Amino acid sequence: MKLKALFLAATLAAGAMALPAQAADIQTRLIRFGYGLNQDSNQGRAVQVFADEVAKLSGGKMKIRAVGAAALGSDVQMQQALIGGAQEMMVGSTATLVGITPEMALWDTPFLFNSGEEADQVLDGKTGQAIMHKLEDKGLVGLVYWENGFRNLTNSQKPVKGPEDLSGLKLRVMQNNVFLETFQRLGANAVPLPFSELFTALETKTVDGQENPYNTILSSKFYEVQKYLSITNHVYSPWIVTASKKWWDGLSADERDVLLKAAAVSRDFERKDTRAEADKALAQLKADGMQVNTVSPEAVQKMRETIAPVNAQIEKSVGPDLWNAVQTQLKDIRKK
Ligand code: TF8
Repeated sequence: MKLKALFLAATLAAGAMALPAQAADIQTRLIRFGYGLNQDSNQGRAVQVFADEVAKLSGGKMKIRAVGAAALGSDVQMQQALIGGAQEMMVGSTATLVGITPEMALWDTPFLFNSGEEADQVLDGKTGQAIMHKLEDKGLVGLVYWENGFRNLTNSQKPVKGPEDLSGLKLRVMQNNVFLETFQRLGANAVPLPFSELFTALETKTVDGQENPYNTILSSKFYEVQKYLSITNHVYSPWIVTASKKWWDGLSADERDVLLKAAAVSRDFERKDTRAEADKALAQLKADGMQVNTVSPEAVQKMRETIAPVNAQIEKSVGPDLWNAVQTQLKDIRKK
């Protein structure tokens, strides 16, 4: 009897909690959400948080079907599926969107941000949001930026102590002209490849090295096929959560609200989780046998000078207004 009453009370409480979602204009929906990393990665964990939050806020009506490890395709393939309306949502690097929205190249500026917190302020601020909304002209809706992180170099040949060591190294870069040009200027033999083909390319020695944040080097098990990790922090990479505009335009205001709120929750979780993991990942990579060296400040300065012309090229493609807006905002942040 007592147990029955308890059950009843619990059912009523659950019903009351779900009420707002039931009253809202929300349909039963299955949302395919693709991403490139493994389920057991900072990206996979944050997608799960997003999925749980969407289920909660929609009273279980909106269901995210999360598909990781690029099983729905590389970033570029998924973007095309979103634009065409064959897939609803994804998360991937802003760098892979530059071919669609050239302004995204701003985030590929080497050494633009000094910390994740600086990046948060710029990405969540006026300029970051303006660039995100430019996707809408191209059939995509940007929801939030997540942190991929500061990128560092790995390779199977030698410790990279300065630009001289990059000379002739076959280095996989993202499919993006800024990255290609940056590493060509540094003397590397830069090879653009989708992330989904990277592990095999490293394993078969089709390329000698690559660059990604510690978290990814760990979660994608690159330490199994890469001996050397050289700390450069040469660029901060954002991820961006996007939706198909074709699909988004057919959603009700309440449904969009659920997705936007859940996206904000996932963003806050993801940045915290990624930063906490990055600190531990480096130690783990050492434990897994990687030989780690920090590129000296002098050598980093030399790198900066070598790739300075890339900045002018980015400024040209994003336009002086956006370029200057970010420079001004960064100056303001750094004054405080
Ligand atoms: C890269 C990126 C990737 C991400 C991921 C697939 O090197 O850093 O890790 O785009 O979403 O391609």
